[in-house]
Amino acid sequence: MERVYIGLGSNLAEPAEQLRQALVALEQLPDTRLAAVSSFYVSDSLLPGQPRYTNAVAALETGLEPLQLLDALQAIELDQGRERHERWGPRTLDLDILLFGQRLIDEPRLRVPHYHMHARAFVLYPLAELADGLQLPDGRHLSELLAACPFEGLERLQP
Ligand code: J1A
Repeated sequence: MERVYIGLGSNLAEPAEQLRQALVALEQLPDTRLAAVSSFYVSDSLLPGQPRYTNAVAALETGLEPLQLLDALQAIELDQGRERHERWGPRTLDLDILLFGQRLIDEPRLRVPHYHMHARAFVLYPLAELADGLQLPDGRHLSELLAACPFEGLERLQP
């Protein structure tokens, strides 16, 4: 079993409800246990003119292989993403594999650690709730990344 961290994000169709529904789907994945879930956080979209995002991070223990897990996550996204959207448009549900144990994966469909996780407050602060003291495969500590990434602009929702 590997410890995997998943980033969840939504800025359409009642985002917090989308995240809750996605967590139920994650709980039902084969050979997988939902080990922990962070608080939900709201922040402005990185892309101007879009609704604010709600984000969270989930920790899984899984026996699935990385591409099997990606397939399963994309099926959940499709199931909840009934509204058609453009490449850079608002999103009903995003599921990103942030970390997969200490593995380094560089395939056309899957790069882990996630290429954008190192500098995004809406990933790092929820991750820190679940993985205090975490070290990335490149040797960097989560605490270093947090120190370089202000909390500014994040709003933590009451559970
Ligand atoms: C492709 N991929 O990326 S969507 C997929 N590595 O088809 C995959 N580690 O094959 C490929 N995990 O949240 C490569 N997919 C991957 N993401 C990996 C998953 N503002 C991987 N405040 C394209 N909050 C894929 N989000 C990757 N502004 C990108 C969705 C899933 C995230 C847009 C705030 C946000 C966005 C913009 C935001 C936020 C897209 N996020």
